[in-house]
Amino acid sequence: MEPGWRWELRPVHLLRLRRHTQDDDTLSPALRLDTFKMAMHSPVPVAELLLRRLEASDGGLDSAELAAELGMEHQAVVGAVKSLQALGEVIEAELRSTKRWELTAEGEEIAREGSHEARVFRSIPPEGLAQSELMRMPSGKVGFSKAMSNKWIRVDKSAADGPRVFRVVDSMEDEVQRRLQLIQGGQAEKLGEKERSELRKRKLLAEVTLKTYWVSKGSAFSTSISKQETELSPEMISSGSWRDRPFKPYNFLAHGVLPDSGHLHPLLKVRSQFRQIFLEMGFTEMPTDNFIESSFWNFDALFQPQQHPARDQHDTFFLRDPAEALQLPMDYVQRVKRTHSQGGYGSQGYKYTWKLDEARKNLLRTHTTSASARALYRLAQKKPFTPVKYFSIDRVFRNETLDATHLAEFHQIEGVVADHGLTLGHLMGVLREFFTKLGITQLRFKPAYNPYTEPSMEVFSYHQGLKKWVEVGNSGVFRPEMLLPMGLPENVSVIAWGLSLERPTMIKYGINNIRDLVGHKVNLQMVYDSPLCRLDAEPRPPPTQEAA
Ligand code: FB9
Repeated sequence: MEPGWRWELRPVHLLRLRRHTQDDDTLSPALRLDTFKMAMHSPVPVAELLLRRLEASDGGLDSAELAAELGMEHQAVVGAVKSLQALGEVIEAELRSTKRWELTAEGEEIAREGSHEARVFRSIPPEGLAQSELMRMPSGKVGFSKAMSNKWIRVDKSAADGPRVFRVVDSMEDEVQRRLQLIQGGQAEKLGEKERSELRKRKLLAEVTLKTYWVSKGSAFSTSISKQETELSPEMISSGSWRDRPFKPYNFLAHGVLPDSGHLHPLLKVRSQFRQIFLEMGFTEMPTDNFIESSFWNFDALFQPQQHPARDQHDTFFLRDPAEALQLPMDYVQRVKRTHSQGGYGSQGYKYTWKLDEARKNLLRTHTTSASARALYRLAQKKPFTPVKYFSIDRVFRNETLDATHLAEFHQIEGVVADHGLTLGHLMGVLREFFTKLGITQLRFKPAYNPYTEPSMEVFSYHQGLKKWVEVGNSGVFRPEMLLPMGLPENVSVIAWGLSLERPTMIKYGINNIRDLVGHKVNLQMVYDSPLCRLDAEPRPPPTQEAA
């Protein structure tokens, strides 16, 4: 016997063996016994034992029964079935699920030691037993109430030193133990449904579904399975021994082992699709490699007044160090200052004292529109003006109240088109083209307000899955007070729109809480398993909880 192998014969095996010998006349007890002994003593692979048993059986055999017979774990036989299946047509194996009754651990214990009520009954001497003492026994509580309901015992409440329990009958039949032993002996069918359900209610019995294999001979059945070669080694070739060696057939359908590879986070998968859409529409990506921005480019350049509520700590993360932006294009800054404080270019401005210090304050950018302002300013410096289409997708930071769909940072997607004589109609047109590529066709535009665009529109789309109109973005025509101080020509107008990356990603992947998408609570499995789902395809159903 191999070192470390220890056969422990559990009673159930013997019982099963006994059961087999009793009512199953297909196999001569002798053959059954020697198969069992063989299993016990010789390291014959289970597969071989199975083939021999199959050889002897007519029609086939059940993997669970064979396991019982061989006194081994069902899993071991299942393993053998799988390895024989891999050999091709040696065996046929059909998966079956058989329901059967199995004792729970407490059921096993009662079958061995007797029912709680029987133990209580046996523990009562003729002179009776103090109820308090009886209740302290392990089976006390359960046993007492059962023995009472079986009218095996009675309680004399008036006894001198407190309630005392006496036997009513001289002897009793421990039906519960008998029935459990019957089941243990594989004769569950001898019990009526009522008895069975009573034992189930007492959590002594459970119905288990066992997935077993019904194994039968395959077209290439043989009892001797010669180990099939899986490698063609140089010495086989040089010795020519490959000629008479059986080789395992190639399974060209076998799935290769997925190489361990990196996994793109769903957000980045959707980002690459948005990038693709913009590039298809002829847009160029704006540089956004600066989370830290000056208030000037984030607000002032966008003609957002310095007392605008978005510019206070409640909405914006200001920096303590480096607190101030030192490099600002001062000639342009002067024009912005004048436009804010006095107006110009046909605008009356905001008529307030514009402060350079306020504009120098560094912050975490609250939108990528600051990158658009920088790009448009660079564009304005290039004469003559050339129409452009820019886009950006990057992180922005807002000191907002956190909730299921809002974190203090998200990815903003922004599109900007600068050309002569662009109107709101052009904006609606480019928005239709953009969202159509997202698979969103039904759009509605609702007038809105942004400090840096006039007119402005919120964009809504009717969402089939959610059966409602969803806000899918914001947009507008940049104000001349923003563009002209940059030096862009009079008749050049710039249309732009923005949306988030998180919202479409959550909807696409059926994620309701942003913390399941971003942050330390994300279950990486979701990232590994998240397929690349095409934005313009139907959204995936929300992940059912299990799989989870
Ligand atoms: O993304 C948003 N919604 C959205 C987008 C796509 C989508 O796709 C589905 C697959 C079908 C679903 C939903 N929103 C913008 C709308 C809302 O979610 C809104 O409540 C939250 N918004 C963010 C800001 O929250 C404070 C989303 C974010 C947003 C809002 C506005 C802009 C950018 C991002 C902008 C802009 C702008 C305007 C004019 C000129 C330049 C930029």
